[in-house]
Amino acid sequence: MGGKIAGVSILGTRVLRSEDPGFLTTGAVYTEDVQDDRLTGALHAHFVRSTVAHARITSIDTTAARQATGVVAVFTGADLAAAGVRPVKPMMPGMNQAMLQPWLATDTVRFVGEPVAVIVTEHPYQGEDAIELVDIDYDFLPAVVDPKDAEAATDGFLFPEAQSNVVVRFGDAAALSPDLFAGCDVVATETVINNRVAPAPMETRAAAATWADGRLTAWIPNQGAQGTKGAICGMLGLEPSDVRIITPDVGGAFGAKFGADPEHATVCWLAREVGRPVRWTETRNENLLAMTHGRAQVQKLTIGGTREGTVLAYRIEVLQDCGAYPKIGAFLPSLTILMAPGPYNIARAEAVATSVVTNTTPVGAYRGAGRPEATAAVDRAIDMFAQAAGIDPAEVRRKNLLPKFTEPHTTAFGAKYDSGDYVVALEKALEAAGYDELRAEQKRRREAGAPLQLGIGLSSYVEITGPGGEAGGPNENGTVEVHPDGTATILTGTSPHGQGHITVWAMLASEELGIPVDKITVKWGDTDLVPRGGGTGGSRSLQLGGAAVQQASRELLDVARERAAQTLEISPSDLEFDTDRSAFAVKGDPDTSVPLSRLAEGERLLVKSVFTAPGPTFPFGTHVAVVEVETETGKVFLRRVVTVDDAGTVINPLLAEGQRHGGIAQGAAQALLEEVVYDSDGNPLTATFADYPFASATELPSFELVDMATPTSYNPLGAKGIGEAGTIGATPATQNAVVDALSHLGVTHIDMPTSPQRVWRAISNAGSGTGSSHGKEA
Ligand code: MCN
Repeated sequence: MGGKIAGVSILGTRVLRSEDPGFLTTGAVYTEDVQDDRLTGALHAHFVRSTVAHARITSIDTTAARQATGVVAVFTGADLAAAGVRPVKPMMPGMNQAMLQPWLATDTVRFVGEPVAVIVTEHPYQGEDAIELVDIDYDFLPAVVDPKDAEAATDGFLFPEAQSNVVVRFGDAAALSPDLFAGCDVVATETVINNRVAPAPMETRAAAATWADGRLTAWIPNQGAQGTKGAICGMLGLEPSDVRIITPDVGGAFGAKFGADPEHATVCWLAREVGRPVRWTETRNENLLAMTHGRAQVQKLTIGGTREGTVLAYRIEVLQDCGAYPKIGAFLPSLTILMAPGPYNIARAEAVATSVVTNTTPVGAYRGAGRPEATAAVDRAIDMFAQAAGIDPAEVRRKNLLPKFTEPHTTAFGAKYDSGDYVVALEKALEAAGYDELRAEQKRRREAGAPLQLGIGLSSYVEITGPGGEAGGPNENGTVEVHPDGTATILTGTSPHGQGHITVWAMLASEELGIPVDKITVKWGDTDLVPRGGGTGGSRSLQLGGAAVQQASRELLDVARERAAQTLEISPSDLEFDTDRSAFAVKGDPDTSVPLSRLAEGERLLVKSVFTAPGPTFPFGTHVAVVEVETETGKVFLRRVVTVDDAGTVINPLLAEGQRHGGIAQGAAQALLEEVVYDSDGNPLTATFADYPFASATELPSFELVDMATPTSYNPLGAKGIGEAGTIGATPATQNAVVDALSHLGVTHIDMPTSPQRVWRAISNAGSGTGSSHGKEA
């Protein structure tokens, strides 16, 4: 209806995070910290985990453990099966449905860290000792660790009844065109590894469960209580009305806390079985062993084009390591395929993928989930092509990026990019980095044979955010209520765990309603309070959940206007809303007014709204990484990261920049340091923080962020997602920088992480003519 006096907008301003004072003073309340009467007298669960990667279980003797001090009960997989617990099925119908995951291993263990038994004790510390007393006899089986071996296997399958280690295939490898690269002057090919990483959130997995009157209440750190509830209902065979999931503060998730794992379901089951509340918090070692890992792809890349630098054809063949049980990781290559050509205008492109099981920790989502893998591949390929053609990689990008478009552009793989201006993003990043000067400095060092060589790496990316297969389009709900005391409450179906939704959702409502940000409470993550919601992942929250809050606020004003008109006995159209006073006033007579709070005095002033977008959005940008590489030792120093990340209109630059910083750190860490490593028997070699190196401030420079904002028309905010941009752009930019530093020596590729050993090997290989850290594929 219009009629609004616009005050000074707070949208687009750096409103400080309202989350922080609590975190910095009293601290967060993580699941382990939850104090609740319903958890009084809680017992403690401890999982006995497999110490071998692949074996038949010949016997489990729990006698001694049952007699240990404080032990209340011990259960094995056989006990659960006898009680009617059914294993978890693969998530999609197209996946090999014989690959079932028992909550506790029954006859076979398939990865080190797999739960085999569970012990319930009176006190938390008693479990550690009791675990040692469970005697498990194994009949060892050969471990399949390399996904290439898993795919090629003709027997010795992880699941003999599945008759194969292949979970699912995307696309038909037999239908790949033999002529894809016909007419190309220059063709480059390489098999590259997108290294397996551990999400390693500060807060490990946990659960606390209790039953009353046949109804389960469970506190679980998650990324969406509603999805977690769905998973728990499915695993325990419960009706939705029988389950309440509550989300305490969550200490990081990075994609790995969606839904629920067998351990969470087991804790809920135990609480019913033993008739007392049960709590569980895993150790760091367990977390590194058994929380899903991310990435873990082998990618065969081939790219070809003209001598002048036009890319004509590109092919990616993905082999996805799913770990021992098919989780969302088995599905993620389909997103890699969807985003395969990235922002480039490639006339002929082909992508296929195969997901296989191996005797390693299951693979799930990790910040970007399937899309960083696509960007890493295509941006590595562009650099390989540039090097083979002898053309500057920036020039090759300039030549091959899609030109600016404002109407949706549909790719050969069916992605519908909403809007994009990729060349401008590239130019802005190059300018901010001082690209030409960097190249000149590189030339100087090369000519001088300097021991510290300079490398400049680029990544021009486009990603998909806010995806969703819901009928009618991706959607999210938001509820806004104004109270008679002038405060407001927002309920949201998103589930913040570091992203700052409390601040931004309050900003969005405040902007509409004129209620100060600090008088607005944001609630989420309790399925009794917010029964529906898609949670937080895929950088969906602002463009869907934030848009829903804005929409609900606007609809609430429509309701309030009618009430104000009745109160003031005037036509609604003669009223205007004054955000400065949070009141409706008569046009031309500002003294005749009624505040929103008064309109909430009788009937509740509350609106629940669902915002539906026409589709996902496609943020884009360019990252430039600058490294120095010590040629004598192979050590890499990350000196600069300059990024342009266009996520449409930015609502709170402070938060968006925080997201960029965190993501860049993770992306650079994957390129430089992080890798989950197994030996050939499937023994994990990186199960503590002494062995698994995530990045600290010591290894990272201060990042240089450049602004660019091309609003999307897919939501009234004009916002796209920003939460994953860092891991998508920074990873290939950093890897490309390391290769670039050494390209004059003949180095053509170095797998991630670009450890001193790999870099040093690539330099040595280059001398003998191979140019790659692992040698060329035939
Ligand atoms: N924002 C903004 N303007 C934009 C886009 C976003 O002001 N144009 C703000 C939003 O209001 C929000 C934040 O930036 O406060 C991130 O918003 P969005 O891009 O919508 O992403 P989500 O909130 O959905 O966050 C998900 C994303 C994902 S997928 C992972 S994984 C991830 C991440 O966020 N895991 C994280 N960031 C994390 N940050 C922390 N601290 N911990 C994790 O586990």
